[in-house]
Amino acid sequence: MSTLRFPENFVWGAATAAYQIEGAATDDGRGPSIWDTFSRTPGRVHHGHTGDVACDHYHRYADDVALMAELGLKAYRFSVAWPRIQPDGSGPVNPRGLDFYDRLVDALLDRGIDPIVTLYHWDLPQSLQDRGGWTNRETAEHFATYATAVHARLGDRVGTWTTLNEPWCSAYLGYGNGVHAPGERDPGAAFTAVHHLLLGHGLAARALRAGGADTVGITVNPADVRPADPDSAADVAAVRLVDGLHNRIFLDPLLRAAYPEDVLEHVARIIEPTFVRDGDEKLIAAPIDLLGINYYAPTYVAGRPGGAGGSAYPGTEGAVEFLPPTGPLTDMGWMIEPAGLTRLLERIATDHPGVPLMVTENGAAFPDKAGADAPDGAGQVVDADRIAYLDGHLRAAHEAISRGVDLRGYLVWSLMDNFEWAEGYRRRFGIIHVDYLTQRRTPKSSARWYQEVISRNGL
Ligand code: PNW
Repeated sequence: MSTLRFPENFVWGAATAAYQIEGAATDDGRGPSIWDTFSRTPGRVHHGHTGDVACDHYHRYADDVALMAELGLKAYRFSVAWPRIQPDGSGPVNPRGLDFYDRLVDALLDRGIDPIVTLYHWDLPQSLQDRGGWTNRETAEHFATYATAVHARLGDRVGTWTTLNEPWCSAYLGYGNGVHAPGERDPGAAFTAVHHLLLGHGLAARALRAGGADTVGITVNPADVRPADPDSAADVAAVRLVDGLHNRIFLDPLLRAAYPEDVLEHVARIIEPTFVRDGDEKLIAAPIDLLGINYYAPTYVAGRPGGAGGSAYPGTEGAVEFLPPTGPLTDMGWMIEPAGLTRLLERIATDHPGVPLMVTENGAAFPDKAGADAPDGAGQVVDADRIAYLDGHLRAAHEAISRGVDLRGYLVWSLMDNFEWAEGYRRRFGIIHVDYLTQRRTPKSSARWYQEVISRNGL
């Protein structure tokens, strides 16, 4: 009874990230990351939660892979923890850290699940942060060295490699407004970090290619920025500014080898961009085969003198008002607007033709109440709200495909409930429920629904 079919070979999968699920924070020589430090700093993460144990996936990966197989996943996107591979961020490689990903990749391949590797999902080795982290240009070079080491070990079995996950979050939340690790609050540092993250991507992409990687890409979280009033010139100008700071500052150097002039002018009012050296933009624009798109919610803005601006958008104070989200919200307080995904995919495909896209994250947190997002008396987790969210967004993705967007796959965020960064364990994004006291996994009804979608290749 399927009405909406997806293209043949459409990649159906799920995603996670190392610090959010692995636990085993000191096992087998893993060094500390900025998230270990940050989560231990009082007041930074909800209730002082840390990733020390998380979902204990490091020890339970085989069972987790069996669950993925049961759901029929074609692909699984996970990240490699840099501090497991190089405990000090540079210098000797720790073979025991690589061994874990080796076992994980083999377990996935045994079950016919395609591994999609993310090399950096925010867990920077603390020793590199002690030397400035992403504000230090050398971090970009260290990242390429690390990427080479991981590829040397897994490259014979992993075809799809992405460098960074959401550099916007790393730079703006990590160095700009301090909501994420390392918790710095310095707008100039945020822009410096943007550039070094992009440079790190470019250097790593080149190294991966040189090592023979099949598919090389990056995952971004572009914003669908909308005007409060499309007929207001001030609101449209605010969209342009926020779009520049969120989207074009990443997409233009990545795919057109140049930062946009208007964005550079805005940055120069906050910090002189001397960190951009001749030739950098060329390095950043190393050819990619795949652009990963993470989408959750749209952003509505108005142009308003005296507007509060957004702490995550340096220089928007006094000019932009970010509208409070309206309508039904997820447990993150995020709007539910599937049409935003269609708009975003279409816009990127139009502005940057020829780059295959994949939704590398999409999903929702909903409150953990018995029977809704936690097991009820019968052991069921009936998350109808999540099914509705995923259904709406898959329809939106399908709409983009039917308008000509080259969308290769969709990965739900997340495979299982996990450590939701500054929100700790209180926000649950999983299609598999995790009981953190027993580490018991319970597939929610959304997981069963997704299993059906995959088996029918459609809705
Ligand atoms: C993404 N924001 O993070 C990450 O890639 C995941 O690790 C995370 O669990 C997921 O989305 C859900 O949050 C984001 O404040 C965190 O706009 C914060 C924001 C966006 C994305």
